[in-house]
Amino acid sequence: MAVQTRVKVAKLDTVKFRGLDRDTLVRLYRTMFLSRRLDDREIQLKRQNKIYFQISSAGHEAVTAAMGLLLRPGVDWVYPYYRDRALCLMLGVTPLEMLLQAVGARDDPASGGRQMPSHWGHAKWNIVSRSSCTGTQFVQSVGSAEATLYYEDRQKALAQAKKAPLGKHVHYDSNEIVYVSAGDGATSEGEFWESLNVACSKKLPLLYVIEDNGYAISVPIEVQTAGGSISRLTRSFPGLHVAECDGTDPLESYAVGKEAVDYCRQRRGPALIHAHVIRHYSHSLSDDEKLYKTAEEREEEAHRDPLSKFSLFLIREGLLDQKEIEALEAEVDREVREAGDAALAAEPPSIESIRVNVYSPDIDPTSGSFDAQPQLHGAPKTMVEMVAATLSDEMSRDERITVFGEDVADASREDNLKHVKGKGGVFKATSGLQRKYGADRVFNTPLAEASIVGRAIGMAVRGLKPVAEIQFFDYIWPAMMQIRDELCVFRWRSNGNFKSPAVLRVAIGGYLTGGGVYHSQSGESIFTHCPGLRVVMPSTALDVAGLLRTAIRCDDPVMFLEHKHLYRQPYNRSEYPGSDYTVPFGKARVVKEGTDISIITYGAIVHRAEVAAAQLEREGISAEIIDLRSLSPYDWEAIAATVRKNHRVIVAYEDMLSFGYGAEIAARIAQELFDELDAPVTRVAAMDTFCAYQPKLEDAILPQTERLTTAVKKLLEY
Ligand SMILES: Cc1ncc(C[n+]2csc(CCOP(=O)(O)OP(=O)(O)O)c2C)c(N)n1
Ligand SMILES: [Mg+2]
Repeated sequence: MAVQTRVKVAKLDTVKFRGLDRDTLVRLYRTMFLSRRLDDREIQLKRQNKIYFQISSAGHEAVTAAMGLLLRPGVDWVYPYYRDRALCLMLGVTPLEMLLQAVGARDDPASGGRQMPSHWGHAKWNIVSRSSCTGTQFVQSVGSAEATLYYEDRQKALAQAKKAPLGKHVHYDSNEIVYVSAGDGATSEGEFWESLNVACSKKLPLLYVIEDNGYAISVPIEVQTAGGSISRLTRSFPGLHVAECDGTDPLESYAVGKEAVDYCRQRRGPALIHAHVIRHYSHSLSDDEKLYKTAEEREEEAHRDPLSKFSLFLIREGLLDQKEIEALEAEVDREVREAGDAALAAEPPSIESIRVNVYSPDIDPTSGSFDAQPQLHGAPKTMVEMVAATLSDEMSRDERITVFGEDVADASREDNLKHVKGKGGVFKATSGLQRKYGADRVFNTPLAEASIVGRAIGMAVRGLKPVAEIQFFDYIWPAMMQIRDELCVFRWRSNGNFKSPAVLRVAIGGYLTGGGVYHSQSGESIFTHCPGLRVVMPSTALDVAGLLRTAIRCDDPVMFLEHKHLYRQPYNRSEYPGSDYTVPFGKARVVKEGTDISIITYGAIVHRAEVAAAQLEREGISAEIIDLRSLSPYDWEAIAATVRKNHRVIVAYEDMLSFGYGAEIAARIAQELFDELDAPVTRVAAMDTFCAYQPKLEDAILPQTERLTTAVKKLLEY
């Protein structure tokens, strides 16, 4: 810092100044002031239409700057929220880097100009890329803190993670902690409570800072939080260190923060700081707080402005005089001006670059290197046995792999394992894995799907390879935001600085007889609609082995859909294909060649198509069957080849007829291969309704063999 100040106090009052020396106190003020000035500069830019959004940290600077003093840059892991500008400055993010994000510049280190301002992220400082979703960070920070404990005991996993793509960003330090912050409003999200539940039961080194400014946009705290105090509500969480502070006072915040940080560093468990702050401006420049806050309320808040309070304090205590304050502020103003000028002159990203970093640039799961030959041996395995065998094989190779979800462990009470066989999943897909690999690698989670996926993301960001299970597709919806807004987008929104290549295994589909509406759902099209996510759905045990291994070895998030009806069928069994057997994504399988008509399908319909084709064969009709296996990406070449060959095509799928997965395939065929068609592309799919508990009704809803043969004959009439 260029501002030189005289040392006026030989020995500082350690109690009053919380053990901080004069330089540190001045640094605190400087950072708070810099944060405010950056906000003000952005506001100016917004008013000049040079940036498109602004959300400020004004009023939150004291507690966040203090936390920045307590965290170790590049060692601790940080999940900040948009009002943490002063924290990020303390950790090492520069004013220019912040303004590069504000203007959406190519060189913005948080997102390459892809995200709105104040969506912090900086790989060098372990500041994990943030989305706009309030609250998703909580469960991810839990996964990150779990990674901390995991690496503590698993050095091999750490070494493997460092060798993997983006391994340069994999760090672990025995002293590290994880920081997560949010506003008072965000604590109403279920993920906050889900995260506390896990953080406390696992005694995670996780520090929560709740910056309570009394409002969530226009919703006041008494409407937001029962009783109006989040610290009061959380005090009963076992092992959670809870403390309140005046977050507009940097010294009080520092003292309270220090205790909490020490608690986490000593591995005593998680801590929560409830910091009372003010929101000095409106929520954002899209909001006008005068619409819901009275003049008196706003004036009262203004009196608590951390900046004016702290500068007065420094003067009163003789640490800086008025002139020195002015010099410091002038220097900050100059720095902000220069950073602003440089940001405004910075290059925007190119239009072509928008497609970069949707998927891993390092590992291409569609490439020929994943096209392996099976080395078949042993007794035939069912699909579900193949899931367990493949997971086991991969786990022995790669210590980064963790397996978790509801009921996936053999028995959470490890002593019981001496006396019981073990559960290993409601379908037994993970049977025996805990026994073999230990309870830190294979474990049950609370019944909370958002946190299952969020924890997987947190672990994957830290370099682990989580393979999480969603017990039934029907119950994936609490995790939807984690999947759509986080899992899929991580790499893209951070412009390749972070990634979350987790595997989600999901039991899906109907034909269970009596599964009813909540144990029969399809809906793969909802996820194939999400860029960044790979979606696969094998129909045979051999493909389970090959595709699951590819899912684990690739570097993208994968949704691995396991059809429940197929788990134990005798017709799709296979001998084990060996520990290096992989199947590339995006490559269909020709199940049966034929010359009259093509049936393009996947999942449980593949076998129905085979039965239909055998019947048709007896009637002199030759049907070709294509099993897509991989739904995103999918094998357009194989589709085009079969359409060009037979000119009549059925797309058969179990998802809803309208807007279902096959509807897109049919539409593309109609659009791109119209001249090849001798008859309309025909969809055979589930009825657009719900699956009923009664087997008879279920049979009527789901596409059966007979519906396929009827459709084939109709098409041949053209
Ligand atoms: C999941 C989600 N719901 C709604 C929003 C819209 N939104 C953005 S900020 C905000 C209020 C947040 O209030 P609080 O957590 O108290 O933080 P503050 O802005 O007051 O610091 C809302 C509703 C969002 N971004 N994400
Ligand atoms: Mg708030």
